Amino acid sequence: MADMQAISTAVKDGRKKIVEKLVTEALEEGVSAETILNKGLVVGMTELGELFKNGEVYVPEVLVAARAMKAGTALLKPLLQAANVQSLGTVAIGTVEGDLHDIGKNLVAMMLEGTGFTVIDLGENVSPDAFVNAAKEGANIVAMSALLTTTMPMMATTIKALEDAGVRDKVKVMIGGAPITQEYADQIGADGYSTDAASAAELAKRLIA
Ligand code: B1M
Repeated sequence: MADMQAISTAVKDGRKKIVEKLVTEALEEGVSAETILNKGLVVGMTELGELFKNGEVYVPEVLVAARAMKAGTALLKPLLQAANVQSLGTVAIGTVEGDLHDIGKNLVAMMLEGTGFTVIDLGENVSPDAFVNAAKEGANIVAMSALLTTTMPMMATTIKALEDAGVRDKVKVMIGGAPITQEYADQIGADGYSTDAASAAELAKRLIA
């Protein structure tokens, strides 16, 4: 019987090979990709985040755990992606400039693809200009992620850059990440905010409707 707690513990401990083995076994047993993601991988990373906050683990441990988490999500990716569906639109997604956290952004990208969007992943540490270029090149939605309170203002800077380039009204802007709130989204004039990857995909559908 697939053990989601074993997966979360393996992520927390940074055991990449064990994560791969347990995720593969769970899939073979018929556990859904969503369950493995939300009840296994994400739980492990969240628990590690608490230890990091309390100074019980440091950046190297977090990096190793992030590598293990990515190995697990890579196995789920094909299952979270929709096959042969007509694109609902194009989303250009990235983590804002100065911010290197990409795990949550990658999950949002996967869920968007799974919902039927074409996703242009700009990566992490993405400059306002890169978002502007993506908008000029036809993206329907600009999606920004930030995990640091110090990089949140870069979302406002990017929206301003979209306005200055004359493309703000061509795109919808959605934002998210652990420190982001609906209040902040309203304050900076974003079109939408969501708390997690699944609701981000729902939000994107509403924005494009
Ligand atoms: Co960093 N880090 N980190 N870190 N790190 C946090 C964010 C922190 C909260 C840890 C803590 O103190 N508790 C803290 C930020 C404090 C703050 O600003 N308030 C912090 C810090 C301080 C730092 C450094 C400054 C540490 C240092 O160097 N002293 C440094 C900064 C580097 C930089 O970016 N310039 C740093 C570095 C790192 C690592 C590189 C070691 C690593 C990142 C590896 C990587 O991403 N490739 C890392 C990690 C892994 C974390 C924690 C532990 C986990 C983040 C994560 O991946 N969570 C994190 C603590 C925590 O969050 N509990 C922490 C799992 C992921 C699935 O969740 O990213 O929240 P999350 O994404 C969710 C939602 O937020 C939402 O959906 C996702 C899935 O449900 N979402 C969106 C995200 N983006 C969205 C976009 C949307 C919609 C929803 O629409 C567009």
